[in-house]
Amino acid sequence: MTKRIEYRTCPLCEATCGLELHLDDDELTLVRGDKEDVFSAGYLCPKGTALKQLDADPNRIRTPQIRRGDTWYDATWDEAFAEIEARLPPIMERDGRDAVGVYMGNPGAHNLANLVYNRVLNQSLGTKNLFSASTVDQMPKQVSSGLMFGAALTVPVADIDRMDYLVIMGANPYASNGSLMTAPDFPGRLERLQARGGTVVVIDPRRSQSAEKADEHLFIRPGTDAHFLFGVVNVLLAEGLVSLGNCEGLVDGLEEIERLAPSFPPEVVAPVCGIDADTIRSMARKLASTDRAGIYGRIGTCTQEFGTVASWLVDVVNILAGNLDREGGMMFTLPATASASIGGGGDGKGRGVRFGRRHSRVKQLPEFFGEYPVATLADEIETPGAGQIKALVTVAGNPVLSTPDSDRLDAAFASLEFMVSIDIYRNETTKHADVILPAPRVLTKGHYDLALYALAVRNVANYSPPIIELRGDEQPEWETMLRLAAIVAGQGSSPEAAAALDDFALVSVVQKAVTRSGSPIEGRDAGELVDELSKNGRRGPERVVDFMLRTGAYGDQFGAPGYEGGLSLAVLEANPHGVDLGALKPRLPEVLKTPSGKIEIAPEAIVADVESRLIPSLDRRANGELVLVGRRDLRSNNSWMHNIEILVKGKPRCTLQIHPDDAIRAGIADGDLARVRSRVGMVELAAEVTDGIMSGVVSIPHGWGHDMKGVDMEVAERYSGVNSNILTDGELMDPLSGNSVLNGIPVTVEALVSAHA
Ligand SMILES: Nc1nc2c(c(=O)[nH]1)N[C@H]1C(S)=C(S)[C@@H](COP(=O)(O)OP(=O)(O)OC[C@H]3O[C@@H](n4cnc5c(=O)[nH]c(N)nc54)[C@H](O)[C@@H]3O)O[C@H]1N2
Ligand SMILES: Nc1nc2c(c(=O)[nH]1)N[C@H]1C(S)=C(S)[C@@H](COP(=O)(O)OP(=O)(O)OC[C@H]3O[C@@H](n4cnc5c(=O)[nH]c(N)nc54)[C@H](O)[C@@H]3O)O[C@H]1N2
Ligand code: SF4
Ligand SMILES: [Mo]
Repeated sequence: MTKRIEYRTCPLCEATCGLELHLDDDELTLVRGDKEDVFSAGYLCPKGTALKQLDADPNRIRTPQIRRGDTWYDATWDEAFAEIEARLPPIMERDGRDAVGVYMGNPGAHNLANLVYNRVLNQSLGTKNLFSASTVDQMPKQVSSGLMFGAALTVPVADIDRMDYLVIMGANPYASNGSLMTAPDFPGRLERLQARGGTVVVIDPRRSQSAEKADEHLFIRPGTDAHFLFGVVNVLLAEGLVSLGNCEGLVDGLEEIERLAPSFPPEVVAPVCGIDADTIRSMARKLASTDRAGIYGRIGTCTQEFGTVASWLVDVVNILAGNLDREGGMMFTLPATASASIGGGGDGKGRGVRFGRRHSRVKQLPEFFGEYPVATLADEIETPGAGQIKALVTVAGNPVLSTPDSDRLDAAFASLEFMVSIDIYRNETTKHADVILPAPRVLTKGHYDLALYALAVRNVANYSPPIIELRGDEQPEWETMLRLAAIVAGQGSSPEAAAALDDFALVSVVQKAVTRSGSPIEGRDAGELVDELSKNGRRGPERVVDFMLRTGAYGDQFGAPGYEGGLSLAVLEANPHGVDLGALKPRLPEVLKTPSGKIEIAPEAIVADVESRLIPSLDRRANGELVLVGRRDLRSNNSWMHNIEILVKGKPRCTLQIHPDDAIRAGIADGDLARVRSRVGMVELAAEVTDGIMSGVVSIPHGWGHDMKGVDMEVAERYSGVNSNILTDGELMDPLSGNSVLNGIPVTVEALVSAHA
């Protein structure tokens, strides 16, 4: 046996931790944090360690699977693609391209193959029926950022390492390790902030672990972050505390904010959100008077009734308090793959964003960034007529557990004529597939966090090459995606067709770049650059990443004068612990892409939503009804790491958290079995009575409910838990983004069986 140590970025969550992997030949024997990683400096969480068990999991699919009725067969790649070619294109020919739906899941944001080729697959399919986990997640933030700053991922992150006052709303980084803000060892960074004398405030209907560790925790009624934040805006304006700082001269539409804010005095919003008026005032003052301060909002502010308005107000407060684009405040990352012209001091003008260019067939819901709300996927499958979805492609997704009203989606999937999934398990979703195409072992993949480094709290770049070779019967995930794409593009299923598509995708990007005026590679020969990128037989996503790095903000520009020593994939290969590109720097106005070249602080659509929905909701009060929210656990990862015994064993994690007062009212004691009902469904699970949750609110984590027939995940089935999305209501959506409301769902709770009888 040959022992060796390799370094690699963890692909499991947004924290991008560097791992030190010990191998015996190709067997992973130990996972540790990489102390020399430029970003994570040795931090890792229990999920990172569990990569070893994930790799060894006997239920992880290793060969393509074909289903006939209820029976699954191992297949060769050629057989699997032949099955797809025989069944999918005929549906497209008969019923049109929209007859195929697509769902792309969360791991795609951490997976180079998906990051580079999801688009190619979607374009080859040519369907308008595109869905993803984005509309049960961050779509509201993308919409508000798109409207304000001009692009979906122009999302400011907390400059946490230099901050003195941080308000966290609807996020629990001690469990999640951060989201839309890439910060390995988020907990450690918070603790260092506190050790420097800084203050952390958490606003959450639960006293989460982050809230426990914070200097201050404020309970908030679910779905009322927008009310609270407008209260803060009101105070900033009323007390003359507005000072735009680095945004001075760059903000368009302030008068609209001034017009709306008087509707939200602290005394008016306090009884809605449950945070008293004095606290709102003092927070506004503190945000304005602290140089290095900011508000960071995440899932609790997105997946709720006022998701876009709340996401927008987070930035509005940051702007008005002078905290946007300022060191120690909320800043924009300049990732290594952002094109050089973006980094080069543009005027901030761009096309901006447009939504609703088309509408879904059944409910006429607008698209956002090319996608329809996933909550309407079941409608599109169930409702007959031209354009009905008859076939489905899923890539790294488990919508049967992750999206609202999921019993209905489960039934809808069963009615499909054909379904193909690229995944690593036969789970609640992929059990409906006719063909499952497995992604290979993590360690066979190259890794570069194209998406997450664009939201990092430092500018960093780190590439992990494959560290074990594919076995003869394994296929890289990117090639699987391209072979599938080639089939639906009518080019056949051969590896050669996939290679041609790969070349085509690269050549088009390179050709476009050499014609971009002002680019350091303007006028270069595209063919020559492609040849250089393809040296030593390189293909696939690495070639694309190399191109992005080389033409990026820190790139070598293919040897253009003045860029010597710049980044390329080769430079990253020589730096296995990553390359630190420095602390964040102010980026206004060049980061903007709005038609005005300014921050649009009062986008029309958002103002209209404030007037039509938010202001009329100011008379809402807690009325004794219970509402449901979610939560995350450090040892869990959405729906899919539950087949790993060392992560799921121990105290059950899928429990109903309920406040003692509500428990008494329902006749429930700790550990009792409780029945929870919503408009759309019912689940039964053990109650966990705790004053760590607000009275009037109950919590169930999502991603559980693995006891469904047909699932092949032996451990997960034993620790099944219940699916909270049987309770979430597909009709409830944030109209500005199509995002599902997953927090603040009205429910009733009753005692079922007493554990103490
Ligand atoms: N009630 C409620 N519901 C929620 C949420 C909530 O807070 N509350 N959160 C929402 C959020 S934020 C998200 S992101 C979604 C997640 O929703 P999804 O993305 O639909 O669900 P995941 O559980 O992340 O499923 C990941 C799938 O990818 C597969 N997979 C893992 N690794 C690989 C790989 O390398 N390649 C491929 N091809 N597949 C792989 C897994 O087996 C699994 O099937 O859930 C949402 N649902
Ligand atoms: N261990 C682990 N890490 C993960 C994941 C995981 O499943 N497990 N999932 C990953 C994914 S896909 C994502 S998107 C991120 C999410 O990362 P986070 O945004 O940090 O998500 P959560 O940990 O669910 O924390 C959300 C908090 O919002 C609170 N909340 C609910 N409703 C409201 C509300 O109306 N207002 C306010 N202010 N708070 C509310 C909940 O009580 C909860 O504490 O985590 C990622 N990291
Ligand atoms: S925090 Fe996230 S990236 Fe870091 S080891 Fe855990 S799962 Fe991996
Ligand atoms: Mo997510």
